[in-house]
Amino acid sequence: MLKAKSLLLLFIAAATGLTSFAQDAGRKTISLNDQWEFNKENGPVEKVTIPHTWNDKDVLDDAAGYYRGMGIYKRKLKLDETAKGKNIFLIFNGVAQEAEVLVNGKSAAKHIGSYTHFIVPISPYLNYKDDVIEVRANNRFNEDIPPLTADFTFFGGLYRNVTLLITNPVHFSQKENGSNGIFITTPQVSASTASVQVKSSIDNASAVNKKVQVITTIFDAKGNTISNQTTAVNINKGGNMVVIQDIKSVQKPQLWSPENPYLYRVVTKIIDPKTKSVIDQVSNPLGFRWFKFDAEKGFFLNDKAVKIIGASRHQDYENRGNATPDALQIRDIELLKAMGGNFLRVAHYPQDPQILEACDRLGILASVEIPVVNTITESEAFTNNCLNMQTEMIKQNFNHPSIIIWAYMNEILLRLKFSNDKPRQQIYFDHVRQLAQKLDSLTRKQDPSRYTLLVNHGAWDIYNKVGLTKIPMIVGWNLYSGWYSGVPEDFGKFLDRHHKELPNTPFMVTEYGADADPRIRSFSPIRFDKSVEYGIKFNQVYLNAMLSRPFVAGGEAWNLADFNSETREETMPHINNKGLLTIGREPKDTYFLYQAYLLGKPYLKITSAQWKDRTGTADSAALTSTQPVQVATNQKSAELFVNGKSLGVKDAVDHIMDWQVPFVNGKNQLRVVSGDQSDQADINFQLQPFKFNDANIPFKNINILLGSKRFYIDEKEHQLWMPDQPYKAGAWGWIGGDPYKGTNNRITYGSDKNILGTDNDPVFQTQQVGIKQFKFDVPDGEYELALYFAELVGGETKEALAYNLDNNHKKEVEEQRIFDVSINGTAFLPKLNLAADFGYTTAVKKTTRITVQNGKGISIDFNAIEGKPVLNAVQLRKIY
Ligand code: GCB
Repeated sequence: MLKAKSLLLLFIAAATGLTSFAQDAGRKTISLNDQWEFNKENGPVEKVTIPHTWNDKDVLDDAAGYYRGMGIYKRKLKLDETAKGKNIFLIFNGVAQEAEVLVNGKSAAKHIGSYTHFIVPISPYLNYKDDVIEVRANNRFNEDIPPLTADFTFFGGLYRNVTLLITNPVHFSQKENGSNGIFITTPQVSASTASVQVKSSIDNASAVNKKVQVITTIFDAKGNTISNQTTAVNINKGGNMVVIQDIKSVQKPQLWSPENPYLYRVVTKIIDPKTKSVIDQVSNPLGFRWFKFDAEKGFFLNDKAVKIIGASRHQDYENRGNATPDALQIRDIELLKAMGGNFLRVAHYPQDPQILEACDRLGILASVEIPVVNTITESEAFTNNCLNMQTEMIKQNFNHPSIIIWAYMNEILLRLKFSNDKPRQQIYFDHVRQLAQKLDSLTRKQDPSRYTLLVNHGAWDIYNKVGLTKIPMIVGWNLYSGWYSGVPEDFGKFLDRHHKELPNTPFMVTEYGADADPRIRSFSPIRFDKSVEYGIKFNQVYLNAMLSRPFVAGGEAWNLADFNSETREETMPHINNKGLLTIGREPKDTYFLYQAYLLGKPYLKITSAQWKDRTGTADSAALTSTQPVQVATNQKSAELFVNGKSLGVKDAVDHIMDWQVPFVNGKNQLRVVSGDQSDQADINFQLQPFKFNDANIPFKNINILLGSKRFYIDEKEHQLWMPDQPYKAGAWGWIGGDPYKGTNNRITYGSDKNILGTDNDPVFQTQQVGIKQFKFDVPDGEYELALYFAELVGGETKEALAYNLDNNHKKEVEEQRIFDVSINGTAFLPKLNLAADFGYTTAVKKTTRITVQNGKGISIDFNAIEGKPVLNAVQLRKIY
C-alpha cells in the first residue's frame, strides 16, 4: 500500500508541478484554474485564469446587449502512466450555461444550467501523455433553460473553480447529481440528545468484488471524536451500494445557531479491512439545530423565537462579472454577518460552494433557489431542466446546516402572458401551477427535513387565483411599496392582509428595497431620486413594520450589494443600485442603518461620513453652510461636536439622529458621543459664496445640476455637483422654465434613460425646460464655462422592463427643438438642435473661456427657434 501511496503522490506531482501534499485520504484534489486558453467562437485565443467570464466588459458599455454565444476553453492535463487504474474526474463548480466537456476531442459530458456544479468522469478518454481538456460553454438564449428573463445578467463562462479529482476505483459515488455522495440528516435533535444518519453512496469501479469498511467519525469543533461507527460491506464489481449509518444518542449536542454556529465534522472513510489503509475519504459539516415556521408567531430556531433579517445576494462583483474569486465571495458573507444579518437568501440561483460553507461557519441561516424567474416555457424540456436543477441543488448542498429552505420560483406571474386570450392564459397558469407543484413535491420528497418556499411579487390576487400561495410550506413576498408603486407605508398593510387572509401560511418578505446610487444625495429625498437618503427612510419604515409583527417570519433586503443587470438604465446604467453595499462592496448609509437596528452591542456611527466631500452655498453672508448630518445608533441619545463645538444632544428616532451642521469651508471634524461610545468623521466642504462679491469666500468653481434636487459626486473627476436655484441677484441661477419630468410616472423629476457617452448620467438626466437665461454675477476676471446638454425626449422607445412593476410610461411627445445660446450677447451655439446634431440621450458638453469685464458678470441667453430651449447642467471655474 505504501507503494501505491507514493505512486499517487508522484503522478499528482507530475500533474501540477507541486511536490508536497496534505495527508493521504485515498483521494486527491487539485485546482485546475490556471493555464487555460480561451476564445469566443471564431475569436482570437487568449490566456485566461479561472474564474473567467467573457462578459465582464460588454455588459457595461452603451451598446444594448452582450455576447451570448459559444466560448471555448482549452487546457493541457499532464497525468503520467501511474494515474492509470485510478478514477479521474473533473469537477466544475459552474459553467454558464450549456456546457460540453471534451477530452482529447471526444465528448465526455454535457451539462445544462449555469448555477449548479457537475462532475465528469474522464478516465476512459485519457492517454496519460498529452491530454487536452476542452470546455465548450454557451450562454445563448435557450427557451428550455431557466432563467429566461430576469433583472440580472446572464454572464457566460467557466466562471467558477475547476478541480481535478483522483480516486481509487472504490470511492464515494460521483454520480449523485454533482454531490459528494454523502447525505447527512439529524432525525432527532434536542438540547439533551441527538441522532445522526449518514447515507453514503459508494461505487466500485474495479473489475472485482470488494470487501470494505465504511467508517464514519464525528468530531467536535476541538477535534475530539464524539462518535464512531464502522460498517462492513461487499460491493460488487462495477456496482454501487448505499450504506446507511445511524448514530444514536449524541449526548448534550452543542447546538448550531447564529450566535454560536457550532460545527461538528463528519468524516466518512472507506477502509481496506486488511491493510487498514484509507481507500477514500470525505468530510462534511454537521450542525445540530431544529427549526419551525409558525404562521402566528414567526420563526423558531432550537425553540427560540428568532426574527429572520438578512439580505439576498447576487454573485457578481465590480468589473469582474460573475467571475468572483473565492476570497471576495466569502467576504460577502462576513459583511452580512458584520451587518447583524442572520439570513441569506441565495438568490436567484445556487451560488459558489464557498457561500454556504461561510454561512455554516458564521451562523447565517439560508435559503437556496433555482433560477425559475418571471416566466416559464410550457415544454417538457423546460420542466425537466427545472426538476433536474432542483435535484442538483438539493443534493449538492444537502449537508449544510445553514440551509433551512429550498425555493424554486420567483415572481413567476410578473408580466402576465396571453392577456388578450383568457382561455390560453388559463392554460399557461395551469402549467405554472403544475410546475410549481412538481418542484414542491420533488423537494419535499428529496428533503423532508427542510421547508419549501415559492416567491411572489406583490400582486396578491393573481398569485392566490392561480393557486401558488397554496403549494409551498412558506410563501415569500417581494414587496416594493414606496419604490415601484405607492408609498412605503402600504407595506405594513400588505403584511396584515396576508395574516388575515392566509392565517395558516407562514411567510417571509423575500425582497424589499429602494435604489440608492452612492453618488447621489438629497435633502428632500423622494421616490426614485436614487438618493442614499431615500434609502434610509424606506428601510426604516420596512424594518419597523416587520419587527413589530411577530407573524412575519422575517425579511431579506434586496440586495446585499449592487449588482449587474445589463438591461437597466437609470442613474448608473446596467447596475441595480438596491444594494446595502456598492458593487465594490463599500458600505452605504443603509448598511449602517441595519447595523444600528440589528447589532446587539452599543453602536454609534456617523452615516454621513460616507458623504465626505460636500458642497453648498453659504447661509446668507455667513461663513458657514448649514446641512444635515445623520448618525445611526442603537443608543437613546447622543451629542454631536463640530470642530470641537457642541451642537447639542439629540434623541434617536428609528435608529437615526439628525443634526443641522453649519459647515465651514475646508475640513470639518465631526465627533458624536453617547456614553462611552463615540465616532468621528472628517468632512471636506467646498463653500460657495452666498454672493460672489463676498470677499470672505473666494470663488473657485461651481457645478450646478438643473431641474434637480440632487447632489451628485463625480468620484472620477472629483467634481461636486449641487442642485440649481432660481436666479438671485449678486449670486447665480436660472430664469424661466421648469424642471424636466420624464414620462415615467414614478419619477418626480428628470429622466431614467441611459445617457450615451458618459458615466456621469445624473449630470445629464435632469434639465430646465424653457429656460430663458442663466446668470452668474461674478466679478471681473477670466473664467471657464461649460454647458451640459442632452436631448431627453424621443429616440428609441424601449419596452418597459419586466421587473419595473407598475411602470406606466406615458407616450413621449417629441418636439422639434432648436435654439440659440449666446453668452454676454455673443452667439455661442447658434441653432442648436441636440437631437439632429448629436443624437438623442447623448451627452453634450460645450466649453468656452470668458473674460468678464465692466462688472457685467456672465449671462447665458437661450433663444427659442422651435420648441423649448433646455439646459442640463452648468459648470463655472475661475481661472484668475
Ligand atoms: C424583483 C426581482 C429582482 C429584482 C428586483 C428589483 O422583484 O425579484 O430580481 O432585481 O425586483 O430590483 O427590481
